[in-house]
Amino acid sequence: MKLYYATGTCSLSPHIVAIEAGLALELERVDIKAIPRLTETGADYARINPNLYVPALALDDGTIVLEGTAIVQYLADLAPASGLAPPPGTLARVQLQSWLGFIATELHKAYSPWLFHPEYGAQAQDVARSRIAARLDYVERQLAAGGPYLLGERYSIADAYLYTILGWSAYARVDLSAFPQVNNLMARVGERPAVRAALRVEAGRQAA
Ligand SMILES: N[C@@H](CCC(=O)N[C@@H](CS)C(=O)NCC(=O)O)C(=O)O
Repeated sequence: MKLYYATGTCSLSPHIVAIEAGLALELERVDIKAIPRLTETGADYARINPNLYVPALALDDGTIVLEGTAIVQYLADLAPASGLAPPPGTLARVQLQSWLGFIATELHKAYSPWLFHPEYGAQAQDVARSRIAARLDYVERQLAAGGPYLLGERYSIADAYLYTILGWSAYARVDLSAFPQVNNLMARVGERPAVRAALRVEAGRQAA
């Protein structure tokens, strides 16, 4: 399997999950700032994901899986013993999918693209930050009621995704200081060997 990724982006989430699950994964970096969008081997990324964004997962038979929330579930299901996702068909799995949808639509797409493009203007950025703060308040209350992870005692792919998105906060000038449970989750996830390994590998490849 090969993950098309870009350093510092949401593709960190499936990278973490693949390492957590003990899966062999090839990496291919995509230059998401360039047009045409080329990969590090010179391939035209538009042929892999016509939407041009990362992540994309290429299976060994050539099938391409798109969308981060689908990719992380696919990876977790390849290694059910890892416990990274409750089994399909269970209510616990639906709760996980609820979190994945929330992170994708309420957080990920509030940070990106709005807080990464100053040209959108201060007003758009203020709206994005205040929406993010309201959503984080919800996450904080959920964690206080039944943390330390989004699914309770059990770490899951939703935590890896949340960690990835909230990791942009300093750069995006989103203040997390009012959310101690969220900070606790960030610290716990950030200490995981798989998370450190994914960050180290991506930084090393970036520098190379
Ligand atoms: N819906 C997509 C969104 C992915 C996404 O926003 N990727 C960003 C990086 S975090 C990207 O590649 N942006 C470059 C672009 O849109 O051209 C998913 O969740 O997989």
